[in-house]
Amino acid sequence: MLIGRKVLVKDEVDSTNELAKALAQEGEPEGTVITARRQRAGRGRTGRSWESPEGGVYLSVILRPDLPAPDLTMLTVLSCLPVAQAIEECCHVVPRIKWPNDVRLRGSKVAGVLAEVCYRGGEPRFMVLGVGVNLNTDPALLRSPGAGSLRELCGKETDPDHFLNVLLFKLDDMYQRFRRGERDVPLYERYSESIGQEVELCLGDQRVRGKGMHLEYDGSLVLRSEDGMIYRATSVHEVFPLEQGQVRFETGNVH
Ligand code: BT5
Repeated sequence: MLIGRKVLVKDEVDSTNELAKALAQEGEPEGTVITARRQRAGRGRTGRSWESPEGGVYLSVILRPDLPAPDLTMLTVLSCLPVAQAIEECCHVVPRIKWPNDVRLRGSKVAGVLAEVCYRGGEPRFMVLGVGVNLNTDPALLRSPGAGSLRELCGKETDPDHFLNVLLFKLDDMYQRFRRGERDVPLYERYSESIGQEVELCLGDQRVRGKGMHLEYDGSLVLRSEDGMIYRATSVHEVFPLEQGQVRFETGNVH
């Protein structure tokens, strides 16, 4: 096992991703995991924040994958799969993956993935893969619209140590196979609420309705619009599932 060979457990940090990046800069080897019980300044994508009260699981993994950039974005997208599988195994529910980086249960976001790649001379030097899961979080402490706590949604607490072990095992398995060139795309698609589904793509001010078709080799999502046009969504775009014919807009998330 590579991921989780060494696990640093912290009580409170600003962000496990920030700490992991600092350690990786100093030469910390691949596979080291940093976890914290709380984060003072947990981060999401593009400057967004990640609420990190006690009860959640917050971790970052240092990876040195030696892979080209398109593979790294694919790796990021596929990292939602072990998160969803760990939730399924430990909480006995089947969550869905909302492309590119959300894990949701019954429409509520219960986990998110944030991957950050550090480049030197145009080449990836290391990657930090951060995962936040609202495992036993008091729902009253989650203020983000659409956020959900697994404790509330499942009606019970889950042993966080067991959950962490299962998650690290599944992340490790996915990563080792990814490095051998294996891509669990069919399995990913079974958990996806974006592929094979009616979705809406936000392209700046433009909104396009269509069907999520498949993942590209670089993790981007291919959509076919209602008028037959093909679009490729990259991770800066937002794609929302259309539920019961309803359009879901989340203000502030459009880029
Ligand atoms: C993410 O970003 O979903 C990535 C979250 C990654 C968090 C982990 S925790 C360990 C590691 N260390 C860090 O500092 N970060 C990583 P994004 O797709 O940009 O979603 C952010 C948005 O989700 C926010 O703007 C809120 O709307 C919402 N949000 C914030 N906190 C949430 C929470 N705890 N649960 C559900 N939704 C949340």
